[in-house]
Amino acid sequence: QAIAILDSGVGGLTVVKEVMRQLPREKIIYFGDTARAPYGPRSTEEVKRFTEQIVDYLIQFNPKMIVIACNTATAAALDYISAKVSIPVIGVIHPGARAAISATQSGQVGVIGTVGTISSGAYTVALQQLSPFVQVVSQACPMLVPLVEQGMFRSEESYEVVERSLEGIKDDNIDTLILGCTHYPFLMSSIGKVMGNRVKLISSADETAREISTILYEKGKLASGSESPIHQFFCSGDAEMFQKIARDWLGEQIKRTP
Ligand code: DGN
Repeated sequence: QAIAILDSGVGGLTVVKEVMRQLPREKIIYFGDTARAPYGPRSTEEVKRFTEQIVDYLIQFNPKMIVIACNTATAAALDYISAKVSIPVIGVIHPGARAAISATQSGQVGVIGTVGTISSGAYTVALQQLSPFVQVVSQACPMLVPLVEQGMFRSEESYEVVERSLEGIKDDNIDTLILGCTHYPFLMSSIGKVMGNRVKLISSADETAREISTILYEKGKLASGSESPIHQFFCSGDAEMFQKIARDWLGEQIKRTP
């Protein structure tokens, strides 16, 4: 049985990479809705409907759990999907919030994400549930997902877009910044350069992989085989671009099958 991981596009591959590293025996089935990305500017209802469609597709593979590796979809649909299916479902917002709380010294935390994620206030709620003393500032960065989806995360131009996107939060007195969109770790080095050394960058991927491991362990469902699993990747849009980005990011042989 595989772990099903989904995103609006290639962003969830940042979670896939961590799952492969921390749980190398686990088979992954991934779906990236690249034809309909970005989800950020879409309404909550629409994101919920798209997420449900992807879950309905993935469920046919009989996965042992579902990971909504998209903050926008987590904010819009996690509770809805959890109530609908009978296997464990997790999102990326709580893991990201937990990692930030353990990293911050000053309690001043920044969050960047899509318009959908930031306007949902889901991170502020999750952070303040964990620690009522934390102060949260947030900033939507709608230009960043399209850059990553176009495979431009290593270009000069991407640095300038990152710099402009972070203008509103760069000088806030935070010591920790949550990359509240699974696409943003692709731009980690540019974001780090703009924010400077004093700000710790948090990607939810590590903590999400740990949570997957805990859940599977508790259910007695951790994979035990000795062979390397063969993962499956699906996308709804341009398969060539998806493959190019997946290869670049995962550094593995991602072969295309018809
Ligand atoms: N990876 C998605 C997220 O974490 O929010 C990006 C959403 C989008 O498509 N803009």
